[in-house]
Amino acid sequence: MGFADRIRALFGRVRPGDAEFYEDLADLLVEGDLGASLAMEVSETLRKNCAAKGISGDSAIRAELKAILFGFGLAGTFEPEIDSFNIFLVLGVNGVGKTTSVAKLAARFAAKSGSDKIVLAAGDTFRAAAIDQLKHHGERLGIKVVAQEQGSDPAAVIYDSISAALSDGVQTVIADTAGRMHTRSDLIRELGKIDRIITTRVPGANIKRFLVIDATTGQNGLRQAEIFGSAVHVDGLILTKFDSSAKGGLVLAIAKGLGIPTAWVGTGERYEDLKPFVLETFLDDFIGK
Ligand SMILES: Nc1nc2c(ncn2[C@@H]2O[C@H](COP(=O)(O)OP(=O)(O)OP(=O)(O)O)[C@@H](O)[C@H]2O)c(=O)[nH]1
Ligand SMILES: [Mg+2]
Repeated sequence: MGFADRIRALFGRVRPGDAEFYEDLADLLVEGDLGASLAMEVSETLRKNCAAKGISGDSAIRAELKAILFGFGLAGTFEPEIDSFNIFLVLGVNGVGKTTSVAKLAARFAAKSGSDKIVLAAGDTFRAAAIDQLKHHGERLGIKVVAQEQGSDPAAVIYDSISAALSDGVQTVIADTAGRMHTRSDLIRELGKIDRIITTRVPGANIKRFLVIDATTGQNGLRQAEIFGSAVHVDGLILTKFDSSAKGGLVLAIAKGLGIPTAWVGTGERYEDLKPFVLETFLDDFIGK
């Protein structure tokens, strides 16, 4: 049963307005990855608002719940800017969907600007397979991929990719990076070096750093956002695998705790399975209509 179905079942099982309803709702929101304190706060606010405003009935209570959650969410849109040089850096722990998201962003941007207006940087130099994976996407999409051999300095690869874009008259670079566990302080520190390269290479560039969060990760994602956010400024989240669990309350916890908006949502493995994050649509999927 998906998360929205479980919320629906709660509305069917316990009469909204009963004390038990608010307790069960808080428990369910914890399971939806809002985190304990935000889940309690949402449930308690709902209880107070319903009492104060005389709200009753399933659909009115559900609408109030959605309105409260809406107040905690943050959405950001980050398409390439036409008049700027754009650098998108994609970060995250292992296996969350970084490389796939780079390819999806590339496909989306290429559909607007043309595939010859984008350069991809194979900034995951850790594994040879990672470089091949990005090259494979580049071939499928007809997009240039700048890569060096395995083991080379990721900051140098990204620097080269920016130089290649500048000399080709291309304004958008999307850089993949190696998966790094947030618990590895050496790898997290490496991000600082990559970030210095991209912030100094092209003055006035539109630079966005996206942290990829796997919707199935749970509360650990908050910790990931905290630690990556301590090394670089994270402009927005890419919430991936939102298709497989539809548990994505984590993005609300991260918005509230760290002020980081969500930029994109991934709902599958195909190129077209990446959409700009729209809070209203997200909440419809998350708690059901
Ligand atoms: N269902 C689903 N699968 C996804 C999504 N995004 C990525 N994946 C899958 O997740 C797996 C890992 O994706 P990658 O893009 O290789 O992840 P990564 O973060 O680059 O992994 P590392 O480079 O090893 O750290 C692949 O099988 C992808 O197809 C998504 O939004 N939904
Ligand atoms: Mg990868």
